[in-house]
Amino acid sequence: MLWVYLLTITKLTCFTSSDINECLEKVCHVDATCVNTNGSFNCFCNDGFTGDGVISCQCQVSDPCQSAQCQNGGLCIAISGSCTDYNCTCTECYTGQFCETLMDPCGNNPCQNGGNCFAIPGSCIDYECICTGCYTGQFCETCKYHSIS
Ligand SMILES: [Ca+2]
Repeated sequence: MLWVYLLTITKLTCFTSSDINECLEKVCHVDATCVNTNGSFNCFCNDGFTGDGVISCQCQVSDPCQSAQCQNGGLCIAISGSCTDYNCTCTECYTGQFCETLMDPCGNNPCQNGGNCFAIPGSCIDYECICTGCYTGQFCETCKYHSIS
C-alpha cells in the first residue's frame, strides 16, 4: 500500500509542475517583458512604456527630445524603437554625449617633432605650432637645414 501511495504522490507532483511557459511563444507585446507563472503568465510594459503589455505598450512621453539634454546648440535625434533614448548631434566646436565638451584644437597634438601647440583664442579649430630646433612648417614637419643643403 505504501508503494501505491508514493506512486500517487509522484504522479500528482508531476501533474502540478507541468506548467506551460507561455513566454516562449512571445505572447506579450514586443515592448513588454513576459514573466511566466504557474498556470498563467504576466506581461509588463518595459521602462518608458505604458499599456496592458499584451495588445499595447505605448510611449509615456511622445517625444524623448522634449526632455533632451543636448547642450551648446546640439541637435536632438530620437532613436527609433525607444521612448527615452536619443542622440545629440553637436555643432562643430563641441563634442561628448550631450555636446557638453568644448573641443580643443590641440587635443590630438597636431604638432610634430616636439613642437608646442597653442590654441588660437576664440576658435575651437585654429591652432599654431611653435616649433623647436631646425623644424618649421604648419605642423613643424620640415627641417630648415635639409632644404638648404
Ligand atoms: Ca505558465
